[in-house]
Amino acid sequence: MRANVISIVLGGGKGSRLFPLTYSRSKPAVPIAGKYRLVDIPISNCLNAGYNKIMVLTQYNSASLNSHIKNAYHFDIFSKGFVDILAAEQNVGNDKWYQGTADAVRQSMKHLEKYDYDYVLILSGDQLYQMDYRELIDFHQKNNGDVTIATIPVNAKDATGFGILKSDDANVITSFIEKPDAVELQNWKSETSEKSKANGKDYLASMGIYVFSKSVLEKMFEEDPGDDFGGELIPNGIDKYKTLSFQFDGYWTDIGTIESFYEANLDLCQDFPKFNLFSSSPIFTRARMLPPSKVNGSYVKNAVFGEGCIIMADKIENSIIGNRTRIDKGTTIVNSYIMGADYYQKTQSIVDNDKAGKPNMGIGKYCYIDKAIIDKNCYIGNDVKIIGGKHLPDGDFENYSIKDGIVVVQKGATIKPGTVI
Ligand code: ADQ
Ligand code: ADP
Repeated sequence: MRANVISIVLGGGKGSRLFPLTYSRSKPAVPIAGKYRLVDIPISNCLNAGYNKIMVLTQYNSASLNSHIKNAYHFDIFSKGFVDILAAEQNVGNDKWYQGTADAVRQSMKHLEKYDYDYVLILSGDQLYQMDYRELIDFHQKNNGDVTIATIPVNAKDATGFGILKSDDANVITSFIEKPDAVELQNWKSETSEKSKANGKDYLASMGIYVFSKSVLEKMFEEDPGDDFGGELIPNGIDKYKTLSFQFDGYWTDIGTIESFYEANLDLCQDFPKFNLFSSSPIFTRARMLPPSKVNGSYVKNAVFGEGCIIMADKIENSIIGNRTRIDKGTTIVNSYIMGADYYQKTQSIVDNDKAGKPNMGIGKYCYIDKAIIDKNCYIGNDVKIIGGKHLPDGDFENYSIKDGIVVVQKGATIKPGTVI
C-alpha cells in the first residue's frame, strides 16, 4: 500500500540570493529551462511518486505563484490531491514572518490537521534533481526511522555550504554539523563510494530533504523551539531520534544563487545534460496551448527553445530561449538564458515602434548578448551589447544587476538602443 505522505516544499525566504529574478515574484515562481518554474521540480518529483498532497510554503504570496499553481495543477475530485500555497501569515499571537525552515513548517502544521497522513516529506524549493521519493519513504519505513535525511557525497569546497554528517554501518546518523568551516571540516570525512572518493567527494552532505514520522515531528516541535532544521532541530535531535542517512547517487544541484541557477540552466544545452528533461518521469507545468516555435535563417547550436518563439537571429548558441521570445534580425545570443514573454506584442505596435526607433518586446536587431539572463517581458533595443564576464564588477543598477559576472536584466526592463554593458 502507498505510504500516506504530505509533502511540504520550502519555497524560500525573501529569495535575496536570486535577486533581481525575485524582484517581482516569489522564489518558487522563478522560471527555469525555458518553460517551467522552480516549484515544478519538487512538485513533479512528488507527483511522479504518487504523493499528491503538497503544500508550498512561501514568504510572500505573489499573484504569479498563485496563478501558476492554480493553472498547472488540477486534480480530479476523487484523487483527494492538492497543491496549496501557504504564505507566511500574521495572526493573533504571531506577527512574524517565517523565521527559518523549521519555523515555516511549525507555523503550517495547523493547516495539516484536517488531513490524514503518517509521514511529512520536507523539500527545498531551489534544487534541480530527479528522485523517486518512494525509495526514500520505503527506506525510512523499512529501517524504522524517526527521521530520514537524503544525503549526497560532496567535495571539501562545497562541504562548507552544507550540513555535513557521519553515519554508522546501518546508515544511522551519529553526528551532524551545519555548514562547518574549513578547519572543522577536517574531522568530518566519511567512507564514501570508490567513485565518489576518486572525485574527491569525501564528505556526506544533507540535501535538505527530510522525512519525519508525523508523531516525531510533532514531538520535536514541542521540545525544540529552534527555527531551523539544519542549524537546530536536526543536530539537536540525533541523540534522541533514530535519524537515518539515505544516500542518493544521481544528479542534484542547488539553484538558489544566480551563478548556480545560470550554470544549471545552461547545462541543459549540452549534448548530454546532467539533468534529463527527456526522461520518462515528466516535469509538470502549466499547459499553455502556444504555437510551435519558428526559427528563420538562424545558425543554432546547443540551444533549448520554449514554445511560441519567433526567432530571426543570426546566431543562437549555448542558450535557453523561453516561451514567446522574439529575437530580431542580425542578433547573436550566446551563453545566455532569455526567459521570454507572458504575452505577444501586437504586430501593429511592432511596426510603429520600428518606425519610431523604439525597442520592441524581446531582443532587437543587431544585438550581441553573451553571459546574461534576460527576464521576461524585456524590451532590448537595437544594437545593444551585453557582454558578461568576470571583468564586470558586481552591483545593482537601474534595471539590471551583475552577479558573478552574469548580467541579469530585470523583468519588464527597457534597454535603450545602442546601450553597451
Ligand atoms: P540551506 O539551503 O542554506 O541549507 P536554507 O537557507 O534554510 O538552508 O534553505 C532551505 C530551503 O528552505 C530553501 O529552499 C529555502 O529557500 C527555504 N527557506 C529558507 N528559509 C525559509 C523560510 N523562512 N520560509 C520558507 N522557506 C524557507 C539547508 C540545510 C543544510 C543542507 C542544505 C542542502 O540546512 O543542512 O545541507 O539545505 O541544500
Ligand atoms: P512571472 O512569470 O514574471 O512571475 P506572472 O505570472 O505574474 O509573471 O505574469 C504572467 C501573466 O501576466 C500571464 O498570464 C500574462 O498573460 C499576463 N500579462 C502580464 N502583462 C500583460 C499585458 N500587458 N498584456 C497581456 N497579458 C499580460
